[in-house]
Amino acid sequence: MTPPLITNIYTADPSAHVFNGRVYIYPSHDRETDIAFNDNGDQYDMADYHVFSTSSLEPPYQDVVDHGVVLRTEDVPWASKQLWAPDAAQGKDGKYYLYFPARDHEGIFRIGVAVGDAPEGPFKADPEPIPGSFSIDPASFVDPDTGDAYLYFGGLWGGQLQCYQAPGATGNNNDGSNFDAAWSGPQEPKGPDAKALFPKVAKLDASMHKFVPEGAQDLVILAPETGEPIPADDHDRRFFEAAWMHKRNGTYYFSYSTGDTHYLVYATSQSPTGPFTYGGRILEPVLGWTTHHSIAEFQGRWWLFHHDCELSKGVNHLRCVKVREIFYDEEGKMFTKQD
Ligand code: FUB
Repeated sequence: MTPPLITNIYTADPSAHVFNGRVYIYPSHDRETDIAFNDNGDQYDMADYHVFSTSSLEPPYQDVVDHGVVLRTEDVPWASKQLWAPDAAQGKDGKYYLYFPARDHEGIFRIGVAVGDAPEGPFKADPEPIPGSFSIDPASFVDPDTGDAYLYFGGLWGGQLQCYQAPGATGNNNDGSNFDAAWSGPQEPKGPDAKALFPKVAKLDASMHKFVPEGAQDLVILAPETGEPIPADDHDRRFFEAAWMHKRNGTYYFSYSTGDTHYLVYATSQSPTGPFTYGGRILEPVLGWTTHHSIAEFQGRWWLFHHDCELSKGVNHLRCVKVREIFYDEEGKMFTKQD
């Protein structure tokens, strides 16, 4: 079995980027808690972020550096708890932007941004969340060909994405308004006529602190056999959480977790905003309930960063980051060699 990349603390949801020739990893920092496990994810009660970096992705991972705590809940005026899966991007101004979800003081997940001068932080948080942001798991993507920056986000159940899609809600459900608490918890649309909820994509403006005025929009994922959006009941393929975007040979790859069926899967498009067409699985279920990942190119090879619960021997909220090589066939289909 692949050994954990990070062993000094419990880590999860690894977002990896190459900055200045080195791999930087922005994970969640899992911690022990007395909170009972539930399907709302209350036991994922994280309170700070560490940043890690390495120059080698081959075991025994002797060059992994823990850069220490770079942001804590108490440093974020609008946040109350649950610093979940973060990501980072470099702006055209050379600064580094850490995007992170947390519950606000009303218990609603929003997405914040914090700025640093170096990829390893530290980061200073904006006093308010990004206007129009909601739900969880922000993944930033700077298009290598255009320089345009995007944020992808969303997560079902504890991630609250379904709270903006309730029947009877009015107005634009993609701007973080119309939160319907009746849809909180492990719920989502279901039934033969229901479409799966879409993840969201928003272009970032030049400041990297805000969405462009158009705000967030649906990232549509189509089933290849019908050309129609994936149905809500198709839990093997519908989006659940853990959005990630990368680009290879001109094709945009949107990858994500299917949640309660525990797969990492992907869809492709010729546009960063879609529509995307489902492409297949990249990782089968691992030890632990959640699965969450990122994909990055380093030294001419592609890598899948993900987590499982090997280090804690299966405790769902005490996870460890791992990495394995990812491969492409001649048609650009992605796969890993799973042990
Ligand atoms: O780490 C907390 C949550 O668990 C993340 O936001 C989800 O993607 C899942 O990994």
